[in-house]
Amino acid sequence: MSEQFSLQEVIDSFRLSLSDSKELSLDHYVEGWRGLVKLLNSLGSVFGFISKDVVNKLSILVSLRGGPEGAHYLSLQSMVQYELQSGLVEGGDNPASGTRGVSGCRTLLRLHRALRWLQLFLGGVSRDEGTPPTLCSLAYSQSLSQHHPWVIRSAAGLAFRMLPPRDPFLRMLNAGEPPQAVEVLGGAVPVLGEVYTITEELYSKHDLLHLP
Ligand code: 1Q0
Repeated sequence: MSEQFSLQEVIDSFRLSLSDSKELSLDHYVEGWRGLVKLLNSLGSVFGFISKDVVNKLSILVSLRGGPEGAHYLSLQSMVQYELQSGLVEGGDNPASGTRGVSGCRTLLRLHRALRWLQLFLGGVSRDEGTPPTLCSLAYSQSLSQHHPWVIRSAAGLAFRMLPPRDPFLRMLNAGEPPQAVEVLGGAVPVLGEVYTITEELYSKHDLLHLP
């Protein structure tokens, strides 16, 4: 992936993360998130505390994938199965990670919740339902915010106000002029939605949606 963020690359990574049988490849999932981090970084240092947290979570997943039990971290499905069978979902002493007490499942759950926010936010932008700051904060209150304590909610609220207006925001996606960028955005939403739904169903089936 190139240094310059492109929205299309993010969509491609998330699209590629799903196999025909709806297995979700963790390598591609992480790649998609790396692209999102690039966009976040291009928005300026106000968003640094958010991208730092995402980078941290991605490095946990990458270290699990590169560790001695890495083969189990090939896909979302194999990760869930492995951590459930080995009693690692709640953290435990995971021999596969350098980080004690941190499971792949709880780490990915945080990103999964954020993906819902992104889907709502980008959907709103693509349908021109308001300005990016307004849509961002609306999407946040409908999703991620319920999982965050007050201090994070207020920091997030301040950061949202620094988002650029619609046209500059669309240009920052590196997907052409605003009308084209809107089309690309419209294509991103169902892809993010499918990744979200597959994860949500799997986590719900195994009662993993509230991992501490
Ligand atoms: C564009 C503005 C970005 C707004 C992001 C909204 C979320 C704000 C949340 C800020 C919280 C970050 C600080 C740390 C929080 C953690 O405590 C929390 C829980 O983890 P833990 O280990 O303490 O239990 N972490 C999270 O909830 C993860 C939050 C991740 C936020 C991910 C935001 C990704 C942003 C991507 C920007 C993309 C813009 C559009 C690009 C279009 C491309 C298709």
